[in-house]
Amino acid sequence: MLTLDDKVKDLYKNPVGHDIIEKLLLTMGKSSFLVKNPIVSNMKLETLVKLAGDKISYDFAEKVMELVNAEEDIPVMQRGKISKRWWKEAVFYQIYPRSFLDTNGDGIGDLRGIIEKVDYLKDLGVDAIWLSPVYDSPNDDNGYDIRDYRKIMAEFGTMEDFDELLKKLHEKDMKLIMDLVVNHTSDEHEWFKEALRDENSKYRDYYFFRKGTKTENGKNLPPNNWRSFFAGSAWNYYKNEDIWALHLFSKKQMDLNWDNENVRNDVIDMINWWLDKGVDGFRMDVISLISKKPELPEGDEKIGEMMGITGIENYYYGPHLHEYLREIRARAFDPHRAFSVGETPGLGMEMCKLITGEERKELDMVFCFDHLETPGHGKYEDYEYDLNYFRDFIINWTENYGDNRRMALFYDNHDNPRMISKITHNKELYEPLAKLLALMQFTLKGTPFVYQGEEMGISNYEFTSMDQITDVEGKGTYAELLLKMSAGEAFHTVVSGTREHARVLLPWNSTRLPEHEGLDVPVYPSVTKCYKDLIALRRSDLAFAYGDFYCISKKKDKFVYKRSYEGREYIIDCNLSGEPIKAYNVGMVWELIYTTGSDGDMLAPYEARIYKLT
Ligand code: TEU
Ligand code: CA
Repeated sequence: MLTLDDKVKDLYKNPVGHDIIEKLLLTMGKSSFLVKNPIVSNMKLETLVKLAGDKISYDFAEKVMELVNAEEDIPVMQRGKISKRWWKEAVFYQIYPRSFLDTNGDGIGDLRGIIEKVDYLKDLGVDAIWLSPVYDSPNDDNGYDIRDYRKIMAEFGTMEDFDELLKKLHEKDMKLIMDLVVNHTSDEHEWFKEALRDENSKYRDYYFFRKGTKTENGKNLPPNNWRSFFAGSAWNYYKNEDIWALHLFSKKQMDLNWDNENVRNDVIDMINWWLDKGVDGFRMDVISLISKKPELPEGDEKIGEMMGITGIENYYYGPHLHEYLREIRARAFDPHRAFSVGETPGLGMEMCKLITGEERKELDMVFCFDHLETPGHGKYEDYEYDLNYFRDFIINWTENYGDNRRMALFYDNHDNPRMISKITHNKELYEPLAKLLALMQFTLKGTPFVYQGEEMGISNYEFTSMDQITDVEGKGTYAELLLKMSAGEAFHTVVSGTREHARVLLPWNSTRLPEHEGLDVPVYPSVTKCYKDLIALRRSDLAFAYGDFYCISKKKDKFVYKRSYEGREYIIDCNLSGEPIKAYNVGMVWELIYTTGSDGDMLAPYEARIYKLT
């Protein structure tokens, strides 16, 4: 049991303590070296709290110690032997169906649009599709608010369309990973409607219904101070029933009570229903949030400030998380030999190790998001992302994650703006930059996840009005920002981080949502060809999927690394800047097998090259 009498270095050894310290440093824009400094690392935690003054309250410290002491396990590290799995060799492609391809002119992507593009994806070299939710939904959060898990959303098509898509993918030797959204259901789901209607219903305890409190003048107050990821309180008040219900996300996404075994049984039945249909696995939406501290305690305001959301310490790594993940795996995934990748917002490397190590029997992989913003910056901030930070992040994870785990390599998804627009505002450099990102993604040690449109070099859109922002998160954020800044500033802030950048119909056909009329960005056929060539190169040698990684140079704006496997060796030379820099001098025995630019002794801005040992 760690106490405040122990030292910073003792806290840093604990996986939860390590990640909390890292998260704290990341948000403060400080380097991890701070904690390795002997004065800091040997400092008593008690002293640190005193020195930190009002930055760290004793309450904060106690909550951190509680979280830390709840995790006795230390991650197992294995090196050298990597087990062979299809999902370690595969290139994944995420499709956000609503914005992929519309075939019936309503401006909404649909399953027939995906069916039409299976050949395009096969030709690109994609092995597996991660399909964002296509289930019946009122679309408060574009399908992440599910009303019926066994029905296809009408706007997207029919179950027959889905079956045709699955069949066509399997015929092409491609796999389909669905999106499993079981931290919450829509408030229009039968379970929730029944639960609200009848407090004695068996479904009442499928959700978090709690009594609130009342002030002297009769104002209703929610059961606790938890905030929603989409702004505002995390509680809905139902006046007729005089009851509150929990929603960590939108007001129509009601959190399921995973401590109720009927919930677990119904969810596992549903997972098996899809796996029995032949689906190859799931991406699991905010799966690390499913276990809440039963008493739903108040959130610590300081932790809320650090993690960007009040209350999160009470559920982001909850008391039964490992137990529930093992149960889902044992009762659904393993019997079908199905793949699982969990979305784990807020977890750092050490906690991810405890969720994905093969010996843990929980998840195959996770998406960690700590590389998506550089230290000291937040999502809704207009700044230039520094690829030197990405390099150091990748080196750290590649060298310390262990060979009994597998990194997911991604830049974009449906929840974030486009990475190329975060890195540079110089549109002239989008084309070489997109190729650099692709070349690193396909030659680093991990499984690549390409987000739809990345292979075209798609960048952010020039939104001019909030009328163009359809996303519930963007709207919620805007409303909250208006309380503290002008409409113009609030709009600029939303545009800097809105998910809408990733949710405009891809430019291969004309229809658009009315809100997105006229929005256009350049596409680069040379980028698509680059993706195709690099995916083919990655497939040509298992060295990229399984080979050792060695960093040769990480000087400013450089990233030179080696991959080696069964005697075959590759050197990758990257210019991480928008200026020309000296190319790495590989020497005679190395043959240049790929370049995004030239072969001279200077690398052009964002140019990258691959050499093979002859
Ligand atoms: O995302 C959860 C999540 O972490 C993101 O909402 C993230 O917090 C936010 O977008 C960053 O600003 C998953 C899905 O990917 C997202 O699309 C859903 O809106 C959310 O869960 C609720 O299901
Ligand atoms: Ca359509």
